[in-house]
Amino acid sequence: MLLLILLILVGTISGVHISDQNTSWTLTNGNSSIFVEGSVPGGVYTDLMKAKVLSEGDFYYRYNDLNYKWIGRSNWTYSTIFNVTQDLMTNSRICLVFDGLDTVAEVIVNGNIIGNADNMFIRYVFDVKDFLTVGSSNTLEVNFWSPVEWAASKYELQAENYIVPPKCVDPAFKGECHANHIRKMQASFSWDWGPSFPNMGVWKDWHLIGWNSLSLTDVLFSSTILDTMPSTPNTDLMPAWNISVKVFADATISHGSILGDLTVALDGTEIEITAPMSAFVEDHVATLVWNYTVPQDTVSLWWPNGYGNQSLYNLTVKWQEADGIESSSKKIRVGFRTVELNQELVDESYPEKGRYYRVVVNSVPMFMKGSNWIPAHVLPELVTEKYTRQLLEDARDTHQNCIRVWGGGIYESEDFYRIADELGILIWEDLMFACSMYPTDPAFLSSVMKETETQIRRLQHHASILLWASNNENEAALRGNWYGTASNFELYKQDYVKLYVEALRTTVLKEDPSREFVVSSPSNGLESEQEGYVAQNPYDDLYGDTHYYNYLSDAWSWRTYPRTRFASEYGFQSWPSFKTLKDVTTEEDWHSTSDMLQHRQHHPMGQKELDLQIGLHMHLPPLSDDSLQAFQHYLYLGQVHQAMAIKTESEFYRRGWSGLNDDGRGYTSGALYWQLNDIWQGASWASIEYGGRWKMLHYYVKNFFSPVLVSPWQDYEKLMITIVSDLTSDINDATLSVFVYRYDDISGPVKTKLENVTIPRQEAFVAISYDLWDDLQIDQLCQTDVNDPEDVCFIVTELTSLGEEISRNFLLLGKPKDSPIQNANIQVESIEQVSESLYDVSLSTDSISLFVWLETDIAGVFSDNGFIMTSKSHKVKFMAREATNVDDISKSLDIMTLSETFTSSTTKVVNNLPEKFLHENDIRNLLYDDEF
Ligand code: BMA
Repeated sequence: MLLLILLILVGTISGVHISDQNTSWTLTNGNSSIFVEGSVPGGVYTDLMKAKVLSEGDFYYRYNDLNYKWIGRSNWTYSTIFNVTQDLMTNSRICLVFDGLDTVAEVIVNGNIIGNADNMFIRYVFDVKDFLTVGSSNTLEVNFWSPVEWAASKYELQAENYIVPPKCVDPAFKGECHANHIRKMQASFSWDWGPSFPNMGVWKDWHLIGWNSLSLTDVLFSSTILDTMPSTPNTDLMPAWNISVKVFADATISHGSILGDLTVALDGTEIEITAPMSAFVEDHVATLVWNYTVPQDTVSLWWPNGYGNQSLYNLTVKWQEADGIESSSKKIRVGFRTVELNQELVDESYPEKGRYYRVVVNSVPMFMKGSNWIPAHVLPELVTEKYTRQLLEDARDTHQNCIRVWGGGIYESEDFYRIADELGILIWEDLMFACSMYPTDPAFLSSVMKETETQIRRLQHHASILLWASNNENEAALRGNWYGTASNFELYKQDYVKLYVEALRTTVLKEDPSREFVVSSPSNGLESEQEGYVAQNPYDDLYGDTHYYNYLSDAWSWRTYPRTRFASEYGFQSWPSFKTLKDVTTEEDWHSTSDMLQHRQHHPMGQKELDLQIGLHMHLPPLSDDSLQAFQHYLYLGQVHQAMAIKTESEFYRRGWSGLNDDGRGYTSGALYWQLNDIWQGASWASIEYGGRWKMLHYYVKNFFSPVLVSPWQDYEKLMITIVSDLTSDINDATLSVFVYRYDDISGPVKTKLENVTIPRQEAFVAISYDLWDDLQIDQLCQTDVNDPEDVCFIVTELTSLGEEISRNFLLLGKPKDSPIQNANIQVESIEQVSESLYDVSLSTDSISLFVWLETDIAGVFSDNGFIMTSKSHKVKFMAREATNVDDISKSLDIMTLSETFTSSTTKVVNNLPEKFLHENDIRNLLYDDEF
C-alpha cells in the first residue's frame, strides 16, 4: 500500500503517471454458472482452488489433471472496476498496459473493445484515453478463449494437404493437442514429464499509465572490453570498458523526435552523466543510445560460479522532458564480463575434424557444468521467489555454472535471472519453441517477432545470459522425420528457415548483437548454418551440441555414451520419493504397475525402460509383491539407477575436456543434464523433486561436478584414473589414494596405492592406470567360491592436498546384483545440533553398505547421501531448511541401503541386452515371468 501511495505521489509530482490499481477482480466462466473472486496477477486454476470450486485436496492430487480438463476447455472472464482521476486524464496519452496476458484475450473497457491478445509472451499496450471517464466506475473485462479450443480451431484452419505437425502429443502424455498453434507455455498442454493444465489469466502486472513525452520501458546494456585480458586469469582485474546503453520508451507521439535530458548513473562509481538528447520515435516507441568509456580500475569483473565474484552494479537511467516537468526512470543491474561461444576449427590443418563448442568467459575457457530448467510449476503464479532461489542455489551448491532455460516453458521471471546473476549461473536461453513444427503465416511470424523483441528487451541486460537459441530439437525433428514431414521436406525446411533464421535470428541479432545466437539445440552450430540450417546429422559429435538418450543399453557403462563436443541434454528417469508421492496418492496407487503410476508415467515405455535398467544392475522387486515396502524399494532403486547412470555419463563427458581421440572426437566442453527441477510429482528426469527434495542424483551431482574430480573408470583389464580440474591454478602437492575393497570385508581395503600427483589447471588427464590383475591383484584378493573377482571388489579413490580431501569417488567393477553384498545393519548412533540449523548425524554399520540413503520429513539437505559406507562409522551433516530439533529429526529419519532390497527379490536376472528391442514385450520377457 505504501508503495502504491508512493508511486502515485511520485507519478503526480514529476514522473509518468502510473496509476497502479489495487482493485478487486471477479472471475466467471462462459455461461456464468461460476462466479468467484479473481486474482491479478494470477490464473483461473488458482482462483478456482481458492474459491473451493476445485476441492479435490492438493491441486495435483491423483487424477486432477483429467478431472479439471473442463477448465482449459472453457472460456473465462476476469472483470474489475477501476478509478480514473482528473489528474490522470490531463495526460496526452493514457494506456492500459498488460505485462502478460495468458493467452487469447479480448480487452473491454467501459463496453468498448480496446484490443486483443494472442501471445502470452508479449507486453500489450492499449490506448484507452477516449474510453475512460473520470470517477470510480470504469469497467474492465478481459475475456479469455479456451486455449485448447482456440489452438484446435487454428489447426482446423490449415489447408488439408499441408498441416503443421504434430497432430497431437503422444497419448502417454494424457494431454491436449496443438500447443504449437498457440503462443503460450507449450508444456501447459502436457509433456513427457508434466501434466496438462492450460491456464488462462492476467498472469503478470497491469497498469494504467498516463504521460506526455516518454515512459521508459527497457534498458539494454552491452560492454566491450578495451584492454585485452591477460592469459592468466586474475579475478581482481579491473579493465576499461566501452559501454553502450540503449533505452526504449513508450512515446506519446507516434513518429518524430522528442527532446530531453538523459542521465545515466552507475552505482558504486563516480559515473553520473546528464546529456541533452533527441529520442527517435517510430510507431510510438522511442529509442535512445548512450555510449561511454568506463576507465580502468572502476569496475570489477563478473565471474561464473566457481571462478570468482559476481560483481554487479546498479545502472539508473532517467529521462527528463525538455520543456516540462515530466521525468521517467528505470533501474537495471549489470555485470562486466566478456562471453563467447568459441566455434573455431579444432585443427586448422584438418577441417574435417570439426569445431569446438566451447564457452569462454573473461578469456577463460570453461567447462559448462549444469542442467536444464523446466517451469517450476505448471501455473506460473504459484512459483515464489523463495522457491526459485532455492532451486538455483541448489544448482550453485552442486557446482553448476550453466542452466539451459528449455524452450517448451516460459521466458522466466525477473527473479530467476536476477538470482542467476547473483549466483554466477550462466543462462542458455531458448526461445519458446520445442519439439514441433510451427506455423509461418504472416500473423504468426509477426507475433513471434514481437515476442522475441519483448523478451530480449526485458532480459538482455542480465550478465548471466550466455546465449540465445531459437528452438529445442526442431532441426533434429525435421531431419529425423519425427512428425512425418519427410515427404514434403523442402517445404518444411523453407518454413524452418523462414521462422528461425529470417524472422527470429534477424530479430535477436538486431536487439542483441552482443551475444551468440544458435538456431537449435541440438545443432551443429556453424556447420548446421553452412548446411542450410538443417544439417544432415544434427547430432554430429564433431560439431555443436548433442542431446543423447539411450535407455536400452547398459547405462552404467561409459561405453554407451558419445564423445560429443557439448552435451546439452542427457538423462534418465526416476520416480520421486515416497514422501513426495504420498501427498498426492492413496494406498491403491502404491505399486509400480498401478493405474496411477501408469498415469503419471508420460514417457512412452518409460516404466519398462526403468525396470530394465534396475533389473540389469540390481534386484527388481517382483511384480507380485504389492507391499508398501516393495514399492519403496522400487522407488529407491530407480533413484539409485538414475544417480549411477548420470554419474557415469557426466564423468565421461568431463574426462573428455582435453584432447581428441584418434577418430577426432573429444574436447567435450559442456554437460547439462536433463533436468534440474520438476513440475509435479511424477516420473521424470529431474534431480530435484517437486517441492524441493533432492533425489539421490542431486547429491551425486555435487560430487561429479566438483571443481576437481577424481574419476576412476575401467578399460577392460585396466583401471584408469582421470583427474579433471576446472581450477585456474595448478595443485602441485596432491596425493591420490586408490583403495580396493571387498564387499564382504569391512575391516579395511584389501589393497591401497598412493601416488603423488601434480594437477595442472583446466585440464582432464589420466593421472595413473593400473592393471587390475597385475598391479591390483584382484584375482588373488577378490575371490569367493561363486563370484568373479570383479564382482567381489570395488574401487574407492581419494584426492587430498595439504591434508584436505578435494575429491572422493568410487567405481563398481561388477554389477551389485552379482556381488557378495552382505546384509547391513545400519544404525543412527547420535544426532547432535551443531548450530541453529545444522546437525551432525552419526551412523554405524556392521558391513559394507551401498547407496546408503537418508530421508527425513524435515525440509533440508544432507552433506552427503546415497553414499557407500566402507567403514563401521560415518558422519554426515543435515542442514535443515525449517525450524526443527534433534527429536523431530530422529523420529522421522529413515535409512535405506541396497542390501535391504535383496531380500524379497525373485525377478529374473538380465545379464545381456539384445542389440535392438523389437517390442516392449521383449523387455517384459527379459524381466518377468508373470504377465502384466
Ligand atoms: C528432450 C527434451 C524434452 C524432453 C526430454 C526427455 O527431448 O528437450 O523435450 O522432456 O528430452 O524426453
